[in-house]
Amino acid sequence: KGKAADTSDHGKSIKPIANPSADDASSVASNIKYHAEYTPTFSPLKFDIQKAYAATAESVRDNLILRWNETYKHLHQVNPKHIHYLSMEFLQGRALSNAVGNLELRDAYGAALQKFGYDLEEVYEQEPDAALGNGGLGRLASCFLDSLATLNYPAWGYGLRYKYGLFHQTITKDGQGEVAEKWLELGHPWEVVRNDIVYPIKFYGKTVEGYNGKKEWVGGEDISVVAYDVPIPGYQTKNTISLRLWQTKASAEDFNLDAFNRGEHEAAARALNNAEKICFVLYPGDESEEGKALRLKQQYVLCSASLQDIIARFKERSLASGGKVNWDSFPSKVAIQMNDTHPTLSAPELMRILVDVEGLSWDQSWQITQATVAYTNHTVLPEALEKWPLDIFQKLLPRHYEIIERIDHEFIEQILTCEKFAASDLEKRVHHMRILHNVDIPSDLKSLLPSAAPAPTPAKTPAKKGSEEASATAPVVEKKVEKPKTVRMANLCVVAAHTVNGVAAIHSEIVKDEVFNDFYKLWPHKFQNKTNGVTPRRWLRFCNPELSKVITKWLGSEDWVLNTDKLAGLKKYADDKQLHREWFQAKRANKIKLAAYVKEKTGYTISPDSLFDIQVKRIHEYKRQLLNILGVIHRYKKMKEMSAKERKEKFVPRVSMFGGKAFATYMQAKRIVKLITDVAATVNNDPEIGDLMKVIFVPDYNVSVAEVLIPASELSEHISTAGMEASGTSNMKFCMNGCVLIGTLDGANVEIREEVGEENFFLFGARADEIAGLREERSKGKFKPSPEFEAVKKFIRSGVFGSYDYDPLIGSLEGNEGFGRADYFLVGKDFPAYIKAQEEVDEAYRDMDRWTRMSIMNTAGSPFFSSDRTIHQYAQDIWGIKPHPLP
Ligand code: B1N
Repeated sequence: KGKAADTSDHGKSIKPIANPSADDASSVASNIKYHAEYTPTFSPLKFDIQKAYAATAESVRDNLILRWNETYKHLHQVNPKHIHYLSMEFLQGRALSNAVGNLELRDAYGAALQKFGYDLEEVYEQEPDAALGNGGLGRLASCFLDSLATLNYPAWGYGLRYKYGLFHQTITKDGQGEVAEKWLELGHPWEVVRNDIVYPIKFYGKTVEGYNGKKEWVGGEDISVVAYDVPIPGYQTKNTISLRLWQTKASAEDFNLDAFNRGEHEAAARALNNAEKICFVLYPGDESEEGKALRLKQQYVLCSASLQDIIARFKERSLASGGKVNWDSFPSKVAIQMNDTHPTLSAPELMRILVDVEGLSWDQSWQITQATVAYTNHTVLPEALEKWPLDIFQKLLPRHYEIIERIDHEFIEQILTCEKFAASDLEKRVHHMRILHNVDIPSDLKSLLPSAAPAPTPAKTPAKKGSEEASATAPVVEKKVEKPKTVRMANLCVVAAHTVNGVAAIHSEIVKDEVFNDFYKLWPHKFQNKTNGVTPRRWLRFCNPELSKVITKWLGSEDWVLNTDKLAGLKKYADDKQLHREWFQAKRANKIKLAAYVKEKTGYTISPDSLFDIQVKRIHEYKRQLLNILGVIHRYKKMKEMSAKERKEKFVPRVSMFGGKAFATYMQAKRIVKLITDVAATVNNDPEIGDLMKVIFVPDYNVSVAEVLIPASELSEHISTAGMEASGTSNMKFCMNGCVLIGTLDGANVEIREEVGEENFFLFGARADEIAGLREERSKGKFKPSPEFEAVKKFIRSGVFGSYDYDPLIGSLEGNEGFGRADYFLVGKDFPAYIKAQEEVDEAYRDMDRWTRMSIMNTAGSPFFSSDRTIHQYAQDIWGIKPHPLP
């Protein structure tokens, strides 16, 4: 149990029967045929398209496994420092098209499948998305893996193997419905179950003092985890890294045979069920989630299994190279990145293993831990900063609680003795910064509190540690109402990590100036920015072959796929009429493809001559899909007030498309979905309007749907209330694909606008530094909504879009009693500026030369947003790792 050894150089080697690395069509065809016959997941006698997919996937997998083994062997010998990227989410999407693309085997596989009468694209579409994530955070993790593999960095991804991914969204007349997502049902050829990689995991129980004075965690529930490895191929390299997904299981001893024999079948299987249910579902939260005990269990499984695995490999490699384990060298071999606070338990788990299992001192262990772990913050929304009720935490993880208590204790002491803070607000700082919230300050530290100093001097001076007076004077403790005691995971992250980073320039500033300002004052050196990025392979080269062909032709080579900087070379042709024609044709081909997709999924017909305007992302009030649809309604209302001739003159035909999922219990988000579909039903069936305006809600938005939508987009909307979207990553994908953005100065929009040029970006709305003031004004009733805004709300209430009760939604923009915070997201405030920016869009689109130029300048300005750039920066500035290509 618990061996991480992958000693592929031991034992006898096995010769492959066919040559999986052959890249000519007929070898590939015979490999596919072999799998169709001898690896039958379906009937071996039939060769339908589903089977064609399975056999093709297995054939590609053979090829990956060869590369994978070579990579592992090489890195095992060289033993360089590795990055371990821990994330509760990986939004991988489809693997076949990506692997065939990265291996540059498109032609061979296309021709091979042709021999069987199948089209490669159609075969790709058989694959369900691996949707082990909610949105941007999970997709970022997957883009990072692609870049790590491509750039030959030694790396592991660690996550959980959820049985059900992010729910399927259905759209009916009642709005959004949710259905379980069964991505594993027809088998998953992209994983290798590693029955030899199994670790024990404990929950509950208690801690006792062992014979040598060491703490031991005993009793409770024991389960196991088993590794499922997914190969991650790089582009134009043999380097193939692993995404290791853990699945919980009970051990065989846990099956109660006696109970079963007595006929108590359910009781007999209880332990199995208890263990397996931990990995049943991906927690469907994005930003605003409630804490659930099951979720804490999931987080601990990820952290404990990954840490045990990392440590086992470290020990194995140390022993192989020198014969002795040198723990101080751990941080020079291991970097751990915590993707948001969800894997925070990595830090106390590493402490537990080092102190309790390996017998290191507390101080040495703490040094090692701090030098190893780093933390990425992805949100400033207070409701998304994880806090666990102390009682739940303590019961589930009693040893970790003790460890955190001690970290907290030492940290409080550090704050109280820190010269950077004024004595007068030390107590407030401790309250803000410490890890355990609303818990009494440990009694031995109370003497350090300024309030412990002798009263009543007007200017308070800090009490000296251990001073007589301090301990003699009891601090004045006010009687307070009992506040919930919690463990604040973000605070633990900042304390334990050597580096804390935000995900876009403006967000990293907010992290320093607001969210973690106290910590920034204490440890300015910890804080960094790492602006997000997306992989140009999946998000341009593979999803948009039409545009890629044009780019390659004009740049004279395809090396932009790896050296994205080359895309800037398009700038000098930005006014070339021939490029304009080709660029326009590529976009048009993608628009035709999207129109067919929309027809199939919604029944609505849209014209490729219209402007395609798209907003796709999780549905959230702060992302302001509501602002978009109110803008659409305003347009519709104006059109209805005009003559047919006027309408045609004033407006450019436009299709407004939306896509995204709402958290199942987030009612306001679901009402927004409902409003969009109601508006669509009215507008799309209005004969007066025709093609001048169409509204589409694309159901079940996911990675694969994004791959169809983004290449066809001309305008995309990134219109969050300034300061609230940490970065956004679809904005980068749209930009790369020659789509012009309309947006606020928020997240990565700020940097995108700088890179593409302000004349190629439609900016509007309040700035982040104005928001607090505006809210204040609003709450004092000083805000005067524009007449247009009032008219739009009235229009909805008049019932034009049906009889659904929109009061809770519209009311939230007005601060009506009972409908929550008065337009907290400032939709009313930004509405006039938004409408004006949309008019500028129409004007620009009427001039196709101008528009095409803007489009080209967006692609040309996108190089900075490649995740290759992001990963190089993490490698250099945070992880301290180097590329190690295969010889
Ligand atoms: O992470 C993305 C950013 O581009 C987005 O701006 C940001 O909203 C997103 C709890 C989250 N932040 N926080 C989450 C996800 C799941 C969950 O349970 C929070 N997602 C983001 C990548 O940096």
